[in-house]
Amino acid sequence: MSGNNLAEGSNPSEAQMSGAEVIAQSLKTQDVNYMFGIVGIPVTEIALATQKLGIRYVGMRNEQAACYAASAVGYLTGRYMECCLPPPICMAETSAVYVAASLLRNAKQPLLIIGKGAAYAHAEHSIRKLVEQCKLPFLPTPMGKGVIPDNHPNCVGAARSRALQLADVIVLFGARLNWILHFGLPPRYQPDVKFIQVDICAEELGNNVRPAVALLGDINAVTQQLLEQFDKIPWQYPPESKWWKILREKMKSNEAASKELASQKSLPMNYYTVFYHVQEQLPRDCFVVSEGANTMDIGRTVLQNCLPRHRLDAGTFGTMGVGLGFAIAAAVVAKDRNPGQRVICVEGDSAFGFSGMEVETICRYNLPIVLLVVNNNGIYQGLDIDTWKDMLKSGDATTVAPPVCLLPHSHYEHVMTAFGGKGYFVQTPEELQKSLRQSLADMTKPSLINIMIEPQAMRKAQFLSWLSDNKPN
Ligand SMILES: Cc1ncc(C[n+]2csc(CCOP(=O)(O)OP(=O)(O)O)c2C)c(N)n1
Ligand SMILES: [Mg+2]
Repeated sequence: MSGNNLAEGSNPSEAQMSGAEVIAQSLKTQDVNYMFGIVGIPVTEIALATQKLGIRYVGMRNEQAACYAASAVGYLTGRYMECCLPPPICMAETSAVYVAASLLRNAKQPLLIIGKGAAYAHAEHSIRKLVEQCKLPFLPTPMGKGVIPDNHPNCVGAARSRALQLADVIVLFGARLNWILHFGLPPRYQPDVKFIQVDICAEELGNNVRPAVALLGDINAVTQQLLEQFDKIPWQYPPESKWWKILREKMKSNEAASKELASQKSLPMNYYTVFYHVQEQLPRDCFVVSEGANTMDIGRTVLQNCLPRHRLDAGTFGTMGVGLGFAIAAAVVAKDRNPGQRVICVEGDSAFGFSGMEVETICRYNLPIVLLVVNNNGIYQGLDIDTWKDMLKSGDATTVAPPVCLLPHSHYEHVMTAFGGKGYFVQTPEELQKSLRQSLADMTKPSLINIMIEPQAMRKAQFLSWLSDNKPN
């Protein structure tokens, strides 16, 4: 950096530092370990100065993706918890905890919803204790998956709609009543359902629905307060109740319906077939990153998480374009902390397009990522190649192509091979199994598997008529 950028020390004999070095040193002092960005003049020197101090600099292809990556690192490492002095632990009011516990004791159809806030709060041990001690059913939100393993017997993810619809008392652990949870409103919920809301963030309390009890505090600490209540006067929800029977039956029938779809032999494959094969080979400790519409929604129901903070997806705002940045962050953390750990990044073909050039970043740093592009030639759905060609006969593509369509049979795997990674184009379950096996076995290179599915493949029928019911006649 040029001389005029040198910070003047009060003592001329002191070594002078450049502005870039001052910034780098202050980042180091704050314990920053990773930096994501794109440099250009005049910020190149800052990245160089940080690297000199041992901070990892990951150069991305788009600032948006860099921001997504940086935001994910704090979540994955919990560094925001380590970096400052430990914050005081905020507990809920004792009287409110007492009311919440008695509400739960009197519930006929209780449900716990475990949100991303519980993952952030590292509340996995206490929430699991509550679930097991009181024998309560629980449902994770998309990024709450893994706080308690998805294959835990009390997880009612496979009966999600039914559980939400019929529960009479719901405890929200760091989960927002947003669109993902249907705003907490009928007809997806009972009109008189009572919410017990546990959250560290006061302004989240009462959003969309006024809770029967609000427990403002650290989720881990508040869960322990609840546990104390159930230690004082022991209680468990009867495992042979009608509610458990309803939930178990629904889980069984939903699981059977998904298995049936997954076992369909017709080609092109459907979503369920794809995800069942992926699940079969999914390493237990891998990070799962996902974005897309059907790709993300169906993938979430089939792909299991066993560990907290190991799933990242488009989240609250459903923002497309986050996937590759998140995957890069997870891979950088994995490489440092747990060599051998993989990141499986499951992308819809549209979602992949938003930050697709970050594949170059992945190859440049040789990150342990397996990218799966679930390719239906479009956004929610597309056209097969013959229909697409026929359509073009009737006019210019800008006037006749449905807005949801992307170019059929796009070879996204070439984006990976362009930079030296491995690319696979798969159309059958056998090709998918083989390419996955090879990708997971090969620790030397990242890979991308472009999985062709039925362009009109939709999700399994939803038996709720709430969409049509809500429309005025
Ligand atoms: C930044 C942003 N732009 C646009 C959208 C609208 N959107 C929602 S899902 C989606 C893509 C879905 O298609 P794909 O990723 O191919 O998944 P599919 O449903 O086809 O499996 C888009 C563009 C969004 N959510 N975020
Ligand atoms: Mg698609």
